Amino acid sequence: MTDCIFCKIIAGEIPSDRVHEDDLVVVFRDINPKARVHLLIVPRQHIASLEELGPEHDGLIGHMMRLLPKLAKQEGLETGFRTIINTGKGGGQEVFHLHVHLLGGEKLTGF
Ligand code: IU
Repeated sequence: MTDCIFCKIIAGEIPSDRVHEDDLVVVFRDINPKARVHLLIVPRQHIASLEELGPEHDGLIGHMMRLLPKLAKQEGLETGFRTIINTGKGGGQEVFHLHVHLLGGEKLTGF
């Protein structure tokens, strides 16, 4: 999608601090981190939100979920981590390209 900022980051048109990439996803550091470690796991395919998922995405979602603990370990989050997926304006979603937040590295409060 041409006007999607995450598509531009994935294409390398906008720089990002990448920590992982493979055939299905790109992972980079959030520019406005809410914890010492704050990564965004972003599918290469433009999917606006969880509301657009179909059964054809099951493999992708499984891949993203299994990647999370590997990334946490890579970042030294030995005691655990938090994942968040904001969906829709009411859910606090600001960028309409599906992404999982991975946070950790300090005491997390609230949700
Ligand atoms: P949200 O779940 O859509 O609310 O989260 C979007 C996140 O993307 C938010 O934490 C921003 O700081 C982050 N972000 C980014 O890392 N790089 C960008 O160029 C933009 C947003 I725009």
